[in-house]
Amino acid sequence: MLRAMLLGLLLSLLLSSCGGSAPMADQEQRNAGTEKVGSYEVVATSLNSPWSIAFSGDSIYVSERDGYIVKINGTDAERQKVHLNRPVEQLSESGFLGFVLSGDFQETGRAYAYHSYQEAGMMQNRIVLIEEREGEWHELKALLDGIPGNIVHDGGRLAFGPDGMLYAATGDAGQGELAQDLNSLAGKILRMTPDGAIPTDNPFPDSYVYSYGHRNPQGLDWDPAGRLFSVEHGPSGDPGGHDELNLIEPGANYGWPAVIGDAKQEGMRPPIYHTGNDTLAPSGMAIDEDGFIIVTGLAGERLVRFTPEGKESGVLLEGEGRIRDVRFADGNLYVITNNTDGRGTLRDEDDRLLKLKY
Ligand SMILES: [Ca+2]
Repeated sequence: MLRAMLLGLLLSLLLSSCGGSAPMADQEQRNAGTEKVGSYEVVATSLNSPWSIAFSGDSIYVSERDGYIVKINGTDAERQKVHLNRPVEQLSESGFLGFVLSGDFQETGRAYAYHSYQEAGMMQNRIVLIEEREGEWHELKALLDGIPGNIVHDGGRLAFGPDGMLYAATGDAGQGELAQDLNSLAGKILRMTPDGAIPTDNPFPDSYVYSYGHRNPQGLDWDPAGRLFSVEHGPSGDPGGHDELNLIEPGANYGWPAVIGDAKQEGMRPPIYHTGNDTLAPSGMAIDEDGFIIVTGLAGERLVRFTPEGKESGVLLEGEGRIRDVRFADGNLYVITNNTDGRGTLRDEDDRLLKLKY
């Protein structure tokens, strides 16, 4: 596998493929919503259901749903096993999902991960602290476990806020009513200290819950003013679509399963944007220095930019299949495709880590 991967990397570097020919959009084009699909460079190939991208110095780390982390340095890629106290359960949407490096990663080799496991025949999710040691990863401790899981709607994104706290997006585990239950960790955005403790200034006493009423949120990022945004998958089937972009405020209720789309109910926050009957199936999200919000689409198979107010302002990439995560680094935009996750159409060298000029 590793050998095939290195070969794939080499080939892709030689070919240095290009996705499109349009020049990068400027601010005016962004606002007018007239920008075009950009060009890209292939950084890595042959990834298996990759989920999260992280950066440290010259290294790029990509988590894979079956419990591996691929470390990429230039043209080298190494697939590293993650040793966990509970085995990763990978079924449909579950598995080894969110992955974020600790702020002191360069000194400690520590990182955080969100993964699914089985407990008494039930799927659950947990958040763990892990450490990179001689090309492998080892669990140091669990910060939180027993987050309700399922083969679908596991949420999974981890992100550090500008406040130094760790945030996690959890899904409703296929039980919508849990999203409205403040005693359940399902269908929430959670907030904890880097040690896994409940911060004293969380909105509900002795609770990890930061916001609730979420269906299956998978994207988290902060704008330059420090405001948290999230994207979540809307209901499939009739009426379908209704994927959401939400501005997250502590203690707020985002309505699932009581309301979708523009429907209003006392005490519930509407999204700042929803897809109506269309499906984007958003997973990753990154916000640029001007507050523009970049969102990946799985079923929607495109990378979309929104204005800070939540108006769609252009498609940055399409034609590459499902897109799982997006991150900024050194002025470029990195995305991972997700065509090996069992729901996509495979292209050569999938899945791939792509670098877009921005
Ligand atoms: Ca909602």
